[in-house]
Amino acid sequence: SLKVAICPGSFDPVTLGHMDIINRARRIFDHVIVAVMLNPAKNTMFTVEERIELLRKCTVDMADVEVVGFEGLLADYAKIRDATAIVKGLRAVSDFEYEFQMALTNKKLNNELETVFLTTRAENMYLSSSIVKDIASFGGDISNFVPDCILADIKDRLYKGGRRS
Ligand code: COD
Repeated sequence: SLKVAICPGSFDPVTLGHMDIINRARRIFDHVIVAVMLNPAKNTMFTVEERIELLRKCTVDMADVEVVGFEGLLADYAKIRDATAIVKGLRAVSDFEYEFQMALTNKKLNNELETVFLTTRAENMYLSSSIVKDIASFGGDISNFVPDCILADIKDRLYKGGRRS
């Protein structure tokens, strides 16, 4: 049977760090669901529609990748989609406590589901969506941090400022 994995996140916006984890998940699993969290409580720069659109642009040539929005518990969504694993990237020690807590909680909620951690690449160690937004808000160069195909979209949105609700 097809092995399905979920790469969940906020992707506000997608970075080269995210893309690396998605691509490495594709080498291990048959089908990768990139699940964009729809969280009204979290203040995002990009709307969920924008975040999904950016990810779809970056994965348009990947027949084994599906980009979806999801609401509620990841453990439940994984069950509905018959996913065997959640794939996440681990950066610094600072990621560890929160990720460990989520992995243990998800295991309690869905015992069939494994969390797989991929070690970040050294060059992505300090890369995050927040860093990208911060640099862009000051007009800095983000071309080393986000996929080329969405560079213009992000510049359009961030350099001109203005947060959409
Ligand atoms: N290098 C490697 N990996 C990276 C990098 C990088 N530079 N940057 C990001 N990543 C990876 C990380 O593994 C991260 O987990 C993932 O990409 C997504 O990152 P973000 O920042 O876009 O997403 P988060 O951390 O805000 O996502 C949080 C979730 C949506 C996964 C979480 O809140 C969740 O599961 N929510 C659903 C509700 C739920 O089930 N709650 C209970 C969980 S215990």
